[in-house]
Amino acid sequence: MKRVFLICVALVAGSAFAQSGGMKGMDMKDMPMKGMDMKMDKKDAKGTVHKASGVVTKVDKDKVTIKHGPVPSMKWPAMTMAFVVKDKALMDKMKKEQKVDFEFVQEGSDHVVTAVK
Ligand SMILES: [Cu+2]
Repeated sequence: MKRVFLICVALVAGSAFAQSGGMKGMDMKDMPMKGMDMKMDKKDAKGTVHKASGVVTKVDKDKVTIKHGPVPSMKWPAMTMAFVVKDKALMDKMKKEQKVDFEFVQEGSDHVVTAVK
């Protein structure tokens, strides 16, 4: 857990540097454009189905919190986070402490569960 946190801090610090003018005078083509990647991800992510598995830690009315493993298609490490569940039938499959294999899509800043096994 500590290791993952440190990687996140390094990534955030790196992009803050780039946004604060750290790239002035540099050829943008050669920069690993973190911010631009994220925008492209969002565009591409529309309709892209991501697969993950994890354990449900909390169930709300239209949200579940899942402690999930790494999601390579989202470039995510393992983490615990909330997902939106719009479909009541899917919601009924979500029980606290349950291990789930699930699929989700990104919709704006939400991650919406589309299937649960
Ligand atoms: Cu996550």
